[in-house]
Amino acid sequence: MTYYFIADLHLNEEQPEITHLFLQFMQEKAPLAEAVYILGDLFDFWIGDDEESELISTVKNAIKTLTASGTKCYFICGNRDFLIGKRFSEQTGMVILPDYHVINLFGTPTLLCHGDTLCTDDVKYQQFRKKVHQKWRQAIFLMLPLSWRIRIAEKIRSKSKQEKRDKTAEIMDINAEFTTQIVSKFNTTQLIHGHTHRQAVHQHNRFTRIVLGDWKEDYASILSVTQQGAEFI
Ligand code: LP5
Ligand code: MN
Repeated sequence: MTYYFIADLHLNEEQPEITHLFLQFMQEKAPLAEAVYILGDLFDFWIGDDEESELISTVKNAIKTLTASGTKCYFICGNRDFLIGKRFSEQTGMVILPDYHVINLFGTPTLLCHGDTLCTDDVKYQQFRKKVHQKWRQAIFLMLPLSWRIRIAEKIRSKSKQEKRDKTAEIMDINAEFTTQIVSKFNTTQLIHGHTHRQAVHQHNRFTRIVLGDWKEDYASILSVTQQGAEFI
């Protein structure tokens, strides 16, 4: 029995190679697994389930084919695709989980999350996150015409890129103290997350922290967990 974990693919039209890697994974590896967990930022950004494009329908079809074949697919939203909603879920069979979710991985209680909530030193980001996660703001945003939403998302992306230049790598990494508190609150001995794009396995005092990497044109960061243990394949 195998479980796969992926995050931060940032699928977009400009990098078809990454979409190709994803489709290859979904067709060749994923169907043999018990479940695939997508821990956020599947898309470069998501402005509502009503958007349609060739890329979006290709990805939806791949997920639908997988879930129809019997492999479960779970999703935790990222900081770029937190607006993926009910309609996407119904069309694909992908189950949307809350920001934090605990699973039992072969006897190891494991906490899953995207990772952005753990970066508490990035105060400006956390303020931004709080705002865009407010249901009323999201409801208003989703009522806007698609072209406006695209323009707003592009504006936020460019502001984010600009501000990131002034942030140190430490600020944009997880806060170890906060992360330890969260892991103890959920009472697990393992944490799997993405967002920081720094693929690694860290041994903390009371838990193991596995960080999924981002996907590149020639690199797919896929964590495989079996009874034998966890490894990046
Ligand atoms: O994504 P990444 O890795 O580059 O950077 C993240 C943080 N940035 C973000 C923003 C996303 O990149 C873009 C999200 C697009 C969402 C589209 C839907 C919008 C829906 C709105 C619903 C109400 O998450 C970045 C972190 C970094 O990770 C590392 O952790 O630092 O955070 C920021 O850069 C946030 C800035 O510090 C503050 C951003 C203020 C934006 C103000 C926008 C003003 C324009 C409004 C136009 C009307
Ligand atoms: Mn992210």
